Amino acid sequence: MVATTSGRNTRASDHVREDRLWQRHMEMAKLGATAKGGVNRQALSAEDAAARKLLGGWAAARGYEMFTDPIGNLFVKRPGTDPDAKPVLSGSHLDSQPTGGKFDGTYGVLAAFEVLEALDDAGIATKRPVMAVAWTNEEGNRFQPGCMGSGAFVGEYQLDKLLEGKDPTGATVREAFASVLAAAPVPVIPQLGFPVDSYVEAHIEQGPILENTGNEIGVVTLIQGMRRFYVDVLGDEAHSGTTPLRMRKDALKAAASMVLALETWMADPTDTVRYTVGRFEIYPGSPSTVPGKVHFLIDLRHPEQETLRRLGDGIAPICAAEAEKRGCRVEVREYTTVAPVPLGDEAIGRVRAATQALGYRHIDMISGAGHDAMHIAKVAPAGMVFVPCWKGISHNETEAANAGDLANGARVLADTLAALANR
Ligand code: HGY
Ligand code: MN
Ligand code: MN
Repeated sequence: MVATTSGRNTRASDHVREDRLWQRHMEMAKLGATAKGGVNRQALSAEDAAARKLLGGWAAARGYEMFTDPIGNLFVKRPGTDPDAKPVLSGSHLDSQPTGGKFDGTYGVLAAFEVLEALDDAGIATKRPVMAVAWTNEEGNRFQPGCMGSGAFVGEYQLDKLLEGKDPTGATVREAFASVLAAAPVPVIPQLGFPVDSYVEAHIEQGPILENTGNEIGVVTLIQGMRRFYVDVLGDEAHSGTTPLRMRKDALKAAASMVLALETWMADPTDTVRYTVGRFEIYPGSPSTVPGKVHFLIDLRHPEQETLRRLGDGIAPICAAEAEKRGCRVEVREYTTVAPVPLGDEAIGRVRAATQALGYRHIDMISGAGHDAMHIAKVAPAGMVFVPCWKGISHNETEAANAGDLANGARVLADTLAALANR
């Protein structure tokens, strides 16, 4: 229980409203809605700008201060009684996969905003400010790297380099961000990063464990590590009808043999290694020209640093060997390197205590998905609250969750943030 400005003893969680939280999701899901019921809201796109504007309208109605930083991270601030106290942050991301769902990322932002409103409705004053945050470009699809905004916030990436990053049409992050500010004006603070007391992120699990085990809450203890690579395979373009196979330097066949050789290298009877090639571009892409270039991306994940190191370090040599067999060249560039991140004991403890006080069935778990929390954990105690999603499906337009589960997670978040903001 937390003493309130009105003297009533009440919990922030008592004022989380399932209907309001669900309705906000349905409103947000219209922005970038796809025909199959999913969401395509690319980072710093017009749809992202509309989402930021929608959140801004809700924030203005409550009189919350809203601002963004030089990489577009968006903050909604509920003031504390001690203006000098470091803020407690909570949030996730509003950008989505191209065939994404209504809840990945959006839930964490809306649950955080729901907590601000619940604190208001409860009349709970907090010593520390509490901020809801939408981190820029978590998904890393339109622009790389993923978790761009949170990474920049903690100094993992150099701002100017990020701003020059380009999407497949050649538009830069800088240009896209300027368009977002034009469509959804909000004050821009000059500094990138500021002191944070603690951070808690709510997210759908994006896996089947909670649903399969009948648990309502996942208390996340670790986020598995990830290494991501660009691979450029270079051969020679040639006529498909006249060029004998033995004379070809076929970039596609070289790239395909790399992908399969790596699958053998990554083989894991425990099914813990996560090896994915999600983007594979062939140039020039003409049916009657032997491909001269292939550009593909590798996403490798594992909860153990030594395995991640060993498997990731094997990628370049294996690609080089396959390239040589076909007279091609290959360039492997690692563009994301995040070690497995154990979350903060204090934050984990607060999440677990709030969950137990609310009586929800819960388990400790590792996050298979990457999250902004993996960067924020480098500068402040960070925790995560997972709720179930339908069949664990995510990064898919059929992603689904139910209102009750979302509200359960928001209640845990509310009492966790209230405790962190008043300790
Ligand atoms: O890729 C991830 O793990 C995150 O969902 N973007
Ligand atoms: Mn996410
Ligand atoms: Mn995602």
